[in-house]
This record gives sequence, structure tokens and C-alpha cells, in this order.
Amino acid sequence: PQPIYLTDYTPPAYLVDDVHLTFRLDPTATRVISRISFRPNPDAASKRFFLHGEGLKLISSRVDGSDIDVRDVENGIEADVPDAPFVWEAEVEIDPKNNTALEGLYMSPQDVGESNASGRDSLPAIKPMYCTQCEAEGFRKITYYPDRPDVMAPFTVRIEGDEPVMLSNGNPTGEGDGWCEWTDPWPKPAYLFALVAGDLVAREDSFTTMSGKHVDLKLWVRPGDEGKTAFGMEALKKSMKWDEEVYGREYDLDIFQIVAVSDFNMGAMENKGLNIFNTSAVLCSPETSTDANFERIEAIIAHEYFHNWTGNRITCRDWFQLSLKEGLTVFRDQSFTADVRSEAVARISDVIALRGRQFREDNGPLAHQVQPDSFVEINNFYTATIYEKGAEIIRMLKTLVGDDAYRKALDLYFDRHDGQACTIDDWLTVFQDSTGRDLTQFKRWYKQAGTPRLDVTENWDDGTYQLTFTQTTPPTPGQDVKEPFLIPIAVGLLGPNGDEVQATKVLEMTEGTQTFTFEGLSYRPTPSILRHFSAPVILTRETPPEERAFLFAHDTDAFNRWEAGRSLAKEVLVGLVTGEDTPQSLYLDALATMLRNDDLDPAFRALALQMPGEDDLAQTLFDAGVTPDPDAIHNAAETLKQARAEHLQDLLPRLMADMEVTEPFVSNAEQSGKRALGLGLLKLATRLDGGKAAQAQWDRADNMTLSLGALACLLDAGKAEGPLATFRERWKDDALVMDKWFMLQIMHADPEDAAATVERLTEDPAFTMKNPNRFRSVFGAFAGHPAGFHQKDGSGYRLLADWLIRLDPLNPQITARMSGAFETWKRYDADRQGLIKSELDRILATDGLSRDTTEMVTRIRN
Ligand code: HT7
Ligand code: ZN
Repeated sequence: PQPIYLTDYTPPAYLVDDVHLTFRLDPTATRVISRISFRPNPDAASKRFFLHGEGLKLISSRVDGSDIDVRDVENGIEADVPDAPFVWEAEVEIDPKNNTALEGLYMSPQDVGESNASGRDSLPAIKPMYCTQCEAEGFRKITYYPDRPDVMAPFTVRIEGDEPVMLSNGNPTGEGDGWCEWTDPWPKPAYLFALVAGDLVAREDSFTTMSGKHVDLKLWVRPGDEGKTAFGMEALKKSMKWDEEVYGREYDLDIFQIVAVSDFNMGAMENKGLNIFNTSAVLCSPETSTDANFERIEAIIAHEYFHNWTGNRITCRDWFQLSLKEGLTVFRDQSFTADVRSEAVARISDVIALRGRQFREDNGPLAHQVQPDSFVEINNFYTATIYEKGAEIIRMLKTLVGDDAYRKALDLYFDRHDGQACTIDDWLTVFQDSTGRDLTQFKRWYKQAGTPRLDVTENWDDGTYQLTFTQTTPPTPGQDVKEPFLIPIAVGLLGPNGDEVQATKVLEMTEGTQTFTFEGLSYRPTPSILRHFSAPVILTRETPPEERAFLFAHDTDAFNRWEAGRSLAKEVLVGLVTGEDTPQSLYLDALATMLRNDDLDPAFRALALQMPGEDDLAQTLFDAGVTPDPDAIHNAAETLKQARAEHLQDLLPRLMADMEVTEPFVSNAEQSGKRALGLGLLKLATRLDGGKAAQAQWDRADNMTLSLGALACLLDAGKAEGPLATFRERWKDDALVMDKWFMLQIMHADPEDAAATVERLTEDPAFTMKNPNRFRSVFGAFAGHPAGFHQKDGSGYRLLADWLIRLDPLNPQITARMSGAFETWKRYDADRQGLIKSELDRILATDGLSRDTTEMVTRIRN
């Protein structure tokens, strides 16, 4: 497959003034009749009339009422049309039932009453519903159309069928026996098109906008799921209010709808006025969902809603601009979470995720620019770099220009570009025009891949304190040499008692090496560098452990306080892996002091108690020139966990009692923080009591957070057989809870049993590879268990490769995404590298391998 290049962009030859679609629904033979008004684009050089189309059966095509012949060409058709406005009409046939890729129009659930790969022969009779997923290039699987984001048009959609509920974008404009019509007046690209039809019920509510407009809100689910919709609806209303208050953005249709779908490739989709959600990203209840589920759901609902302005009203000119909408919208949802929950906890959690996913990507063969120069399959670029690093760039921009200037720039962005398909350059120009700052150097964050290393040295001389920073960014595929970034470094200085002698100040680093001076100090300060994680870099500073223990106890910046504890833990772990005799007592004492401090938010304490992940440690070792051994890392983590449990045992009874929540379950910051710390402590207790406390919690738990936490501990203690069977029996009809049952057993398997556990679970009648959530709950958990996945004999690699080869013909997007499990392969020893390489080659040698998987595996392999 040939790559597509950013520099090859040309404007569309024809623009669309109006789209009218009629759907005659049928599971295997849906007819789509289109009537589209085209006009030549005065800004285009080309006159070629080309429409994208994929897998369509063309029944008829007409221009201005007369039949017209079309020519099949790569990715679609072309035809000879007038050099003047004209109306295109076409009728095509598509087959939603057999669309297993979940792109275009498809049906969900997918395998009702059929046997699946594991031999299951019957499932409960749920009537499948129709639904769509068009981002990025799925609309071309529905009808012939210029399926590119810079072609925007209003849509009217008529749906004919006998489904009880039939929905599309915009406002309802008509209905009768067996049909209904929806009109979306806002010009939109085809990737925001949506259609849903099936047996659904709605939770209904309403919202009054800041200018007093009434908006109907509907959250559609399968009958039986109504009890899981209350939290999602509240999250939606909170998001709508927040966007008005913080960004001045008001909703713009009479109705906003969300639909929950059980087979969905990602979390959710921001289709105009009709968001479609993976059930896992919207449905929740205290009995079936954990606090982490509630938090994720709140953030995703906000994210998709915020896209209405950042993505829909202002969209992307082409897919190279993807981070324009995604980076900005992630930043907006992160800010929302920080406002409605705890700012410190939100920032720490965001950075844990950034390091775990984006740094991992940026330091391996899949590293790419936030604005790439080329791609083969755009679906492979919905990455942590485009999303999370993109959000970090917006955050840095805000830090550099300040809060007020940021809001003014956003106002200008919305005024200037509403209704347009824009570029990242347009966005930066808005900031330049509005603040007067030259952002030429800042733009490197979009164009240079890789995570900068920031080395720090210090100097103290009679009242003058200096910090000297050196930045280096390692080479990434296709980019050997990097120019210096503009890095905002937030720094504070602490005195010996922990008092702040220099409040947080943002240093702007522009050179490769740069010194910053602080004068007139009475004593040598302790620096707190990169507060609030002010830039996505890796700080490499030789800091004595005592200084980190001091920061862990005193830093007024919550992020750096947490970071200090984290780095103490990592140092001990590295010592255990490499056999250096690193003293543990400083870390263990500091941890005890922190846990005992009741002035600290339990959620913060829970995060400070969390161990650094095994994958994180592998990367740290690799960066330090040590080849990581996954077994040794796992054993080191086990040793430290045991040492922590023994060291903290006297504290546990009092703290665990303090973390009991007696009020009815609400997933708010306060209660979830207490439960999180309580579960962290329960893990420690389990190491000491063999699972007694966990069993007691399991017996009395009345919510999923506590049940699942207890079950995890019982698995660790080897006492989960009965509870697992009880859990399965109780929740066998709840797919989202069953996903947890699968996932947990793999996460908590001993490394040498992990692959066998996966094999056993794929034989379970409830396993299906056609459902992305189920596939991810098994293979995502396996890839997230480094010591299990990287077993020396290569059994883990073989098992994953087998399943990827099996899944690829059905769902290339999920296959390609899951192949990312291999992206860290060059960190490991020669034997493991050899084993992985041969699995990558085996995948690549598969007949008919999809473009998605071919691109990903080739990039990983090179
Ligand atoms: N903009 C969406 C990205 C997306 C997607 C969503 C669901 C299924 C397939 C998809 N491909 C791309 C989701 C978002 O960022 O909000
Ligand atoms: Zn998004």
C-alpha cells in the first residue's frame, strides 16, 4: 500500500451544498439512495469528479436526472460531469450484517445465535441493532461520496424500516408509518454522519443553555440497561454547563442524543448531535461498575460533547490535522476532570497514562510526529501521541501565554474558524495573532517526534543559585537530528523547613543548554523542577534520595510531591533488579509518614502508594543501559510489595477502618479516593493475612469497586476459586462485568501461568473474538502483564500472534491496534528479540493481511 503525504494535499474539485440520503434498512441488503448537490470548487485546480466508495454494489447513478456511466478507479469511482452545479443521484446496496470490521453501517451484537471461533453454539436472543462508525473513512462504505473532512454539507436523512427506534444526526423533521426523517442544518464532514436503528429505550432529560434555549437529551440503551444511565446523563449535563462557563460554548441543536452499542472499535464517537458510545464508555451502576469505570465514563462523555465545538463546528482540513481536534479536546476533557474532581489527582493520573502509553510509543519503532508527514492507514494514527501528547502541547501553550490570553485566543479561534475545516497552522496563527508571540520554535512540538531528555545540574555560590538545563531528544524513525524545543519548565525553590522561598515560576528554555539564575537567597534551596509536569519530557537529574524524601514530605506542588515518592520507589526497584544494595528504609519510612498524614487527600495517598508499573521499570532500565529482564522485574516488584506490607503493618488496621465509606455509594472524588486507598491497603494486608480481610470484604461488599478489589486480592492469595465461580454465575448475562471477570484472571495470573490462563479463557463459552471489548479484556490484559507475555520460551508471543492472525480478516482495526503489544521488542535480550521477530514475520507472511495490520507490523519490525 502506498503512503499518503501531507504535502500532496489539494483542495477538493467539487464542493457539496446539500446531501439527502434515504436508507431502506435490511440486514443483508440495505439500500442507500443519495441525492447530492455538487458545485465546482473555484479554489481547486482539478476538475476530476471522484467519489470514494468501498465494497458498494452500485444499482444506479444519475446526474441531473439522466443515467450516467461511472468508471471504477482506486478507492472509488469517477465520472464526466458538467462544469457547473449539478445533482448526483445514486442507489447502492450494502450488507450491514456481515460487516465485522465495525466501520460503515453494521449490526451489533455480531454473533447472535451463531457459533464463534471458540465453539460456542448459542447465545441469548438479542435482536441486533443497526449502527454506524464513519471516522475516519467509513462513510465510503455506506455510499459514494467525497469522503474527506474538508467537504462539509448539511444532511437530511430518511430512514425506512420496521425498527422501533430510528435515529440520525440533527433534529427530527418528520415521521410516519415505517419511516422517519432527520435534518442536520450544520455543515459537517461525512465522518460525523451517524445512523442508529433498533429496539432501544431512552433515559430522557433536558438542558437549558446559557441563552435560554431548551435542548432535549436522550440516552438510548437496550431494554434492561436503563438502570445504568443515570450517571451518564448527569455527566452530560455537567459537561454542557462546563463548556458554557469555561469556554463560552453553547449547544446548537434542539436535541442531543447518545446511543450505547456493545460492539464498537473504540470508546465513543462524536457524531453531530448523535454520539455513539461503546457500552463500556457510558453504562454504569454501583453494582456493576468500579470507580475507575465511573471516572472514565465521565471523561469520555465530556470529551465527545466537547467535540461539538472542537472537531465538529471547527473540523480538520485533512487527517494530518487530527491532533487539532483530538489534542485540544483531550486537553479540554482533562481540564474538566480536574475541575469536577481533584486537580492534583487528575494531573498525576494523566501523567501516569501519558508515560505508560505515549512515552512508550515515543521511545519505540512506532514513534511519530503529532502532525505526521505521511501515513498508510489513518486508523493507525489514533494514537497516544496524537491524543495525549497533542493535549500536552495545548497545555504548554496555555502555560506559556497565561490563562487570560489562552481564553482570548480560543474566542478568536471560534470566531475566525467556525464552520471551517482547519489546519494546525491555522490554530497556531490564531495564537500568534492574538498574543503577538512568535510560535515558530514552539511548532517543533508538532513536527519532531520523540521525548526530550532534560538534564539538570545546579550551582550554589553565596546567595546565587543556578540551574543549568540541557535538552536532547533521541533519534526516532526517519528523524535522526532534532532541533531544541521551547520547553516551559515550572520551578519552585524550597527552604530547609519546606517553606517556599521561590514560588512557582515558568522558565522558558529555548536553547540546547541554558542556565537560569536565582539571586538573593539566604541559604541553598531545594529545587522542585517541572512542577505540575509542565512539559512532556524525561527529567534526568542526579538527586540524592534524602532530597527526594524531603520533597515527598514537603513539596507544595502535589505533582512533584507524588513524583518524589515515585522516584524513591523506582530507585529501590532498580536496585533490586540489578543487585545493587539500595537501602529501602528511606523510602519505606517516607511512605509510612505520607500514609499517616490525614491532611492529605486519600486519593493522593492512594496514588502515592501505587507501585510503578513493570513496563515503566523496563523502560527505565533500558534507558539506563540495562537490558530489562521481565522476570527479574516481576520478582523485584514482589519483593518490594512484601517489604512494604511488613513495614506498614502497624498502620493498616487504623487506616483501613478510616477508609470505610458508610454513606450510600456515590462515585465522587471523596468516596472514590477513600475506596482507592482502602484497596491499596487491602493488597498490603493480603500479603500478611493470606486473604482474610479480602474474604471479609468480598462477603460484605455491595458495590463492584469493593467486590472486584477483594476478588483481585483473593486471586493474589490463591483463594479465588469459589468467588470466581460465584462471580461468573451472578454476572453471566452482563457483558461488561464478564469483561472484568476475564481481565482480572489474566492480570493476576502468575507469570508462568498467564499464557495458559489466556488459552483456558478463550475456550470459555463466553469468549468471542467478534466483540472488541471481550477480545481486549483478554489480550489487552495479557499484553499488559509483561512477565507473563514475555515468557522466555516465546509462548506468549506465539499465542498473541495466533490470535491476531485469526482476528485480522474480521476486524483489521482491532488487530492492528493490539499488535502494538510488540512495540517494545527492541528493549529485550537477543533471544526474546529473535522470538518476537519471527512472530512478526509470521504475521506479515499471512495471506491477505489487512492494510492496517501490515502497516503496523511493518513499522514495528523495522
Ligand atoms: N473521534 C473518535 C475517533 C475514532 C473512533 C471512534 C470509535 C470507533 C472508531 C474510531 N475511529 C476513530 C473518537 C474520539 O476521539 O472522540
Ligand atoms: Zn476525540
